[in-house]
Amino acid sequence: MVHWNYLDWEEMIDAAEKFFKQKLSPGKKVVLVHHGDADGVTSGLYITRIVEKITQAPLEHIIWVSTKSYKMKQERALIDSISPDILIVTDLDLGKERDLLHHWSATIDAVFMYDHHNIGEDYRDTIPHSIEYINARMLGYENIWHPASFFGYELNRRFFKEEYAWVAAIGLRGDHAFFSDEYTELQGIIQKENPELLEPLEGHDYKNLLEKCVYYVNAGFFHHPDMHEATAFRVLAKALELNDPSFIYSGDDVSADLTRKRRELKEEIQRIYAASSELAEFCPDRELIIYKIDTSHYILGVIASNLVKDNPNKVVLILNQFGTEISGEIREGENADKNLVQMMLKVKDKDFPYGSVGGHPRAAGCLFDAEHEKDFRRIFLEAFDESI
Ligand SMILES: [Mn+2]
Repeated sequence: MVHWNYLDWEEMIDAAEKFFKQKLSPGKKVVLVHHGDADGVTSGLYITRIVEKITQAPLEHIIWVSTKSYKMKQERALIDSISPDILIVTDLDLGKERDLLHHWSATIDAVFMYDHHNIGEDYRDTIPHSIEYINARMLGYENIWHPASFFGYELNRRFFKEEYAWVAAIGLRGDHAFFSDEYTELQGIIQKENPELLEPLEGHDYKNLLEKCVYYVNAGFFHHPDMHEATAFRVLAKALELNDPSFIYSGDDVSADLTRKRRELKEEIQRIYAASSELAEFCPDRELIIYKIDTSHYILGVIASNLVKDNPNKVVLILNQFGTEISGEIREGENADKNLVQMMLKVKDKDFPYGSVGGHPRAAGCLFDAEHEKDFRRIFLEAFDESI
């Protein structure tokens, strides 16, 4: 059984620090796997700095995983072919993937994972005890689920004087966590060091420059024809080197690629959003909008967020098929009062074994086999009606 009973968050960071200090050393071959969103890449960037400091070499093997490939088929084969001494995974909900975790446990000397999405009781049995698995939700405090960027930030502080708080702010904002009152210390640092990030922008596409950074960083992963090129990671790494978040959207040097991707993505988002008035189902007897879109880009979350802005009383469910699977994102308008976590738990309870669901109180997601779309829709509507 994986170690579970941490006293507090500090003890979790202690355990992570101990892992990095004990297991890593010069000459060790390390693979880092991170989720391809702002939270995943910012945590991955902090971790990369720490790995490179200890191993005294550039971290060559960095793999990013899109939301739609949680099953990790391709990535598993890629990691096997690299045959690392140490595997580090951040911001991916893999606690249920028994086969995968046992495979890694059996073939890799040391495995470290940080996640914050879900923590089921069954994870205690699924995760092999040889894996150092840390998840803020293990602490059992209802409102503490520290995104991976905050974990990376805290761990980074154990190894470096320079904190790069703005990197964590991008990750937290990406996970809709920065404007809660839990990160007041970090917000204070941003107010002091990078106040320009938080100043409201009038008449712009973005509320502030922090939000702009998030959208650019996300564009560098979700919108790439080659799943293994990590434009946003390269750009963020350079921005960190310069200690200048504005480099991300400057259009200079490596960030020119990111600027182009962001523009293309924006056009696609506008096209799909404009079509929603005709193609989305505005359920007349429920505070619900269901919209099935068709794009090769992972922009469901953005479209859903845009729709709830215009429909603050509604919950929005957006679906998109990728290959044989359908991804979904669920968002809640600010005047709607459904608890999405509770709702998605109801979907699970109703015996929907064809995929996975999860999320936060106001933003959730799902992934299931396309052939079971009808079942999913039926069960989702039941759970919606039963939730308060
Ligand atoms: Mn995250």
